[in-house]
Amino acid sequence: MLRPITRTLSSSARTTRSLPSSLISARERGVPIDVHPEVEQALVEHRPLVALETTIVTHGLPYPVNLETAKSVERHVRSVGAIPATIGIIGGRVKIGLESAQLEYLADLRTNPGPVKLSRRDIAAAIALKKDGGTTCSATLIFAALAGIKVFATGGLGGVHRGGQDSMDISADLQELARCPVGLVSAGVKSILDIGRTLEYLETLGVPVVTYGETQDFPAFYSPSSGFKSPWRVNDPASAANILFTQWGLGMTNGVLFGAPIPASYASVGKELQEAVERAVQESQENGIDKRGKEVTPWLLERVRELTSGKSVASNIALIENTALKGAEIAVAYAELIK
Ligand code: PSU
Ligand code: MN
Repeated sequence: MLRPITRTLSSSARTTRSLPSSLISARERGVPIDVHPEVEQALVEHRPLVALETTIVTHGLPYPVNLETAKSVERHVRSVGAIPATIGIIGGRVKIGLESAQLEYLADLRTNPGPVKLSRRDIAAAIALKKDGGTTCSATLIFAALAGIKVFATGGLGGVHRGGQDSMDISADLQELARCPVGLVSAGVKSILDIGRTLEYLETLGVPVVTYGETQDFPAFYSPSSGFKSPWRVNDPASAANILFTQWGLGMTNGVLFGAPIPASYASVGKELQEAVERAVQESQENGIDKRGKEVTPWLLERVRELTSGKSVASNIALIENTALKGAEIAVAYAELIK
């Protein structure tokens, strides 16, 4: 097992027992941010926390599976001793750690108008105009960084869309990983995207990509392997945490992407789901959906669900529960390192 490069780095990582100054100043400047008391206490005590996104709740899964999954993901985080901080915006207030009634409110898609899908560009407007919203990976990274949460678990990261070299449809998630000092654990990127170009883009941005698993394969959401290799691989939480610790100890302020493959028992159904993904992508190109900006990803997810009679949902739940578990283990190991 790797050891931290030097213990002296840790003293600067753990200064006073108070909230991060970025969070305090945002609040002092009048930004409405509510930190759940349990999350606030964990922040102050430097206990392991895992940020969780809400676009998967508001735009990724149907009701009520979205709510059940969000709750199950929180339980997975807790099962290894970390604390979940599910992030979203309600009535223009940023919530870092949602009460269960708030999670239910965001998940209940029968309300009208429904919550907005929020990436970096949408945050200020949603707050100023007092909207409800689910945070994508990009927005969740911003709030995790603001609150000093070091690990974030999600299902699929956004990336370069197929044909992205012409449409320029490249998820804001990638830029945000280059900006926010957060370790993001995801099951890779979905094959609705151009996985090769997504990895090239991450290289350009200088974001470390690390497979967390048995092989070097970079995972493809429903499938453990995308056919592409990650530049790095680890298979234990302490090594993953040490990469984060070293990256930030060197003063590099960008994030790290960990690709945690879907459990092997889902590999064969993954092949079947892949066919639905190809068909959904083709349909989206034929009917022009692929030009509709932020609607593209939710449309493709929903279409894959229809085409597979809901089979994709079971895989989606399994992979996000797995990333939650891996993320929580990394958060626990990171908290140990900075003790
Ligand atoms: N991939 C999924 N499910 C999702 C998303 C991605 O399998 O729900 C969500 C995530 O919140 C991600 C966002 O950050 O979609 C990316 O959207 P876009 O491609 O519009 O950037
Ligand atoms: Mn897009």
